[in-house]
Amino acid sequence: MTARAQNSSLAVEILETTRPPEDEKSEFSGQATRRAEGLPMGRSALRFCHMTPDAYMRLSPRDATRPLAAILHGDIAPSGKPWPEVRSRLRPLDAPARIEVLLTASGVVHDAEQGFDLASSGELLFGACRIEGVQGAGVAAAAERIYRRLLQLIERRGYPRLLRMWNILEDINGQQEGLERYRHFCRGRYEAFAALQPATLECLPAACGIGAEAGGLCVYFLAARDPGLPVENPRQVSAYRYPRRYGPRSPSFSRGLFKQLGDGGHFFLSGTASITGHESRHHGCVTAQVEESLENVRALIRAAEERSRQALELASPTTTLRAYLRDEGHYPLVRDILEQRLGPEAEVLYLRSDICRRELLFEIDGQIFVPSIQA
Ligand code: 3EB
Repeated sequence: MTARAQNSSLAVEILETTRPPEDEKSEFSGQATRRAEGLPMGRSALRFCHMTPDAYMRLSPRDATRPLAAILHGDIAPSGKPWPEVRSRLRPLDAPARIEVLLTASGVVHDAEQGFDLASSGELLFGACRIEGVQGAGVAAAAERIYRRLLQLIERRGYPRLLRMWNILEDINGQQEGLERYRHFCRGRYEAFAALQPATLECLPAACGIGAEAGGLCVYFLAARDPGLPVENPRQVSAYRYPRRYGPRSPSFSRGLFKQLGDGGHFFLSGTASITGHESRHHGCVTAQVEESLENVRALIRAAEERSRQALELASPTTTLRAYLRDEGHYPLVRDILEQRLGPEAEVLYLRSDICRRELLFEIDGQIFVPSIQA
């Protein structure tokens, strides 16, 4: 049986056996949560799932599958759980609040250092840091400070390889001291890599760089002991080679990264938008931007399949995605397109956010998991 066939039959079986009673259904955001709660997660290093606040509040560090960390979207305060809780300051479009949980079957140690909330599982290190109130060139300084600290920290703790970065910047398109805030951010991030891990500049983690209405600069990451396989998109110029007109320092990320962990392969899909070559396409037309972004995602997945020699299916029950919409009025339209193109299988979290180029109305990112045969 191929990994793909086994993957889907396993998922169907789990879905059948773990469907919650009818009256509890509303507490779950969708199939991914039910699957995550029911998965035989014996060796599972990492699963992502989307939850409602009620389902989240029932999680415990004593569960067989426990949170490494949680990302809180929308109207929900940190609950005081022992693991890192990161407020995204992004608003879900289909509910007041959604929580994204990173789960693992490994033992987890939580602590804090240098402004980072940390969680380690033996195989992975998660960390999150925020600097509030940054302005102008202060954005570059904050980005450099955060990235310098985190690069030192992951080395010292023995997880020196970044897999995935999430960068959330307040007022990302704001123009300050002659430069867009996102471009200040890219400068600082680049300077830290150049100073501390120059070799990484051609072997970068997957990432997203998105805008929120508040919260300063928030950065969180997943790092591992050994490197993953960065993947570039044949339809796009690598972001780290963008020409200078996009800013004094190019954005430091790979289009995607594949990493084998514990019981399977993970493909981390970076923020992907309506860009071909290095130019934004379909100004002002959200439907064409969504279709172009999906075309980019498909091309990237084909490149990742070649590189990793594993079948990766976008519309699979073990895929979790985020769709970022600049204009919440586009939500019904975008949701229709994604449901049509991805089918009911893929779990998508819709978030109101700014995108790092003013003309972009949509961006998508996420992760695809492929269980190993006999996992
Ligand atoms: C792009 O393709 C869109 O700066 O970390 C996507 C993913 C984008 C990551 C980042 C930015 C970043 O250039 C923007």
